[in-house]
Amino acid sequence: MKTALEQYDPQIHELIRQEEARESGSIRLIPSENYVSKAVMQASGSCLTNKYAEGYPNKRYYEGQQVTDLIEKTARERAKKLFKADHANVQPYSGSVANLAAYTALINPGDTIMGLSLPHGGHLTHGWKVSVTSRIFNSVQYMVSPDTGRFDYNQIEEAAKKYKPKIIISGATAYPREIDFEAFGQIAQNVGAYHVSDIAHIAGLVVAGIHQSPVPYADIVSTTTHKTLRGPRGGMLLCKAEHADKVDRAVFPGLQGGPHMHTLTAIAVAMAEADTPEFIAYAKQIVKNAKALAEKLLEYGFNLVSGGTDNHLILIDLRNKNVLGKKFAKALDRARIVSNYNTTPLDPAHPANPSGLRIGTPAITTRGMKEPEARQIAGFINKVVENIDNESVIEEVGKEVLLLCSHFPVPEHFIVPNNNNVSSEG
Ligand code: DSN
Repeated sequence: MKTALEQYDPQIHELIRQEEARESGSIRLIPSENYVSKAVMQASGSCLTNKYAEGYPNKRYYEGQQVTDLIEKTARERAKKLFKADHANVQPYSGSVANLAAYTALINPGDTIMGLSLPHGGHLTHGWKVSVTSRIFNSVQYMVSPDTGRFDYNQIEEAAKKYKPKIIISGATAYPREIDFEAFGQIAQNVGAYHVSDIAHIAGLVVAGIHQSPVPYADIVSTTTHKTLRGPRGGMLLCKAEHADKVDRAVFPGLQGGPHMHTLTAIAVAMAEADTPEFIAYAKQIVKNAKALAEKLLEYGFNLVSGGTDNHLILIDLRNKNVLGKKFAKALDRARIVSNYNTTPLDPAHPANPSGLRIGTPAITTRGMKEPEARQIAGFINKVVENIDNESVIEEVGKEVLLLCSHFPVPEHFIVPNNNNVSSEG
């Protein structure tokens, strides 16, 4: 029997089918991507997409909130428990809006924010020059140490003393090392700044206790819900009780209208999934896989920014391989290995065609791949770089990738159904 989509919109149905095939038939190494469970997918594709719910539980501007209030309260309580936070706002549409809400909750337009420079691993919304965050606020940036590719907390403190920002942003989008959030909190305290921490990339590692949590050391913690955390695409803010009202007002009505209730519903499911021993094992394996992949890449002569990784991602500096990131990423894509080209610290190339490649292990880990497969993938990557202009070799690698993928089908369930109130999948 045909599904409704197949029947009413065969064109889009077919495109979704093609995307499913692409996702299952490729090694997805973009570190911000993942596969969600069927339970998360069902919640995300549910009737909650039909409901407007401007406001917050018990304080809405529309009627008919009998169910939405319960869902949002559940999502908030699960997030608070998972991150050990006083308050959670689960309404931000994305990490970008969540970051902007965090800043506007605490400071005024024209005040100074200090975040990590984008070529050094920071996010656009950490005050990079093309982001509206650098137009609303006076933005200054700190860097990684050119010698180590890592944070030098003394240098960051010196920059903070020099620029006197009102907010210091910790967290990154392309930084392969563990972050000392306590040190950031201390620096912020020393200069009288607020500390906003963006853990979008490592949220899953934080809730699993593998990386330090910034929650005790930051005024506001911002995250997306779909990276290592493995939920639907969305954003979230966690904060101390004293900032709760300001954070809520900054999200709604400050920046957003009605929350995407289908996403909040799926976030609730993902938070329950993340609150399990299975998730902790998964998060540990992400890091083991990244380390195995990094070690093998080093053996093949790849230069890795900071020399390796402590988390889920690896930043390759391709300058010694005589290929730019874009050409390499496109060749890998033809071999069914999906990555993204990325700037590296001190990159002499243009950001539109930088010298780096960013890869990560959340998605392959969800498929059940472990260290041997991570090493095998390093071999594929090396074969492509060594045969960058040889299409037949690239095609051969693509066939090997397909074979590997066939041994690791995309799972539908990540935890025992019915565990922790996650909806039963039968
Ligand atoms: N675009 C995301 C990433 O890929 O890291 C960050 O928002």
